[in-house]
Amino acid sequence: MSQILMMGPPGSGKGTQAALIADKLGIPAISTGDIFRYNVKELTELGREAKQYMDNGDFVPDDVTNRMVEDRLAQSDATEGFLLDGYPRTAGQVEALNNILDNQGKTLTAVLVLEVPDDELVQRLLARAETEGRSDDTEEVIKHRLELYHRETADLVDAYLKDGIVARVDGTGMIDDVTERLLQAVYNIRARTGTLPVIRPRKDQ
Ligand code: B4P
Repeated sequence: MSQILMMGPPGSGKGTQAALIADKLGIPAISTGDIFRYNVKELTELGREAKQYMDNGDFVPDDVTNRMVEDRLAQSDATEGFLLDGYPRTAGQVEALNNILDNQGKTLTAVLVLEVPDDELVQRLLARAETEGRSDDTEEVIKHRLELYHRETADLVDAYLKDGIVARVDGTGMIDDVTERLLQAVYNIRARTGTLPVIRPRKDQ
């Protein structure tokens, strides 16, 4: 089973790569940002609550986000593994995820951290603003999101170092090349932690 986190600053390619990697590994990609955006669009109560924070580039409060993730991870398609994109982003979310996994008798198998220089991140998000028009892709809000990432999220990865499951991956260059690097990183972690799938001989061999 694969329980994977995709971490990295806004614009590092988390959403882009999460979908590709999850597809290759046959597990669902679960993006907290996408779930929030869907709820904003559908004008649900969760969406109304999240919108003000997202528009300002702030984190949606932990209690709301943690409950949402717990519910999502309890759904049947996530029982055989999942790739979480954009969660956890705060120390409170790290703790909540530990509790959720403990209750399910699971552990994380890989933590992938995409690394891209800040100036390239700003360029990517401003380019996206022109095509997608996301309300949180203005220059001022992008800078705030980056600052929040460096202050609250970047160091969270340290909590997973002792488990030997962290890989920092260069997120620059062609999208396909980044995907290859990430898949190689997952393979290396599996080899290191002894979680490579066991290939058994067929009964008739
Ligand atoms: P997210 O949806 O996670 O948005 P993001 O950080 O900007 O990453 P995204 O996935 O969109 O961008 P990507 O790097 O793929 O969060 C949005 C908001 O939701 C947050 O600000 C917060 O308010 C809220 N939220 C979400 N999770 C939360 C949590 N856990 N707790 C509290 N609040 C939460 O791609 C960016 C751009 O780069 C794209 O245009 C893409 O095409 C491009 N790109 C990707 N790879 C590239 C490459 N190799 N080269 C060039 N361009 C590339």
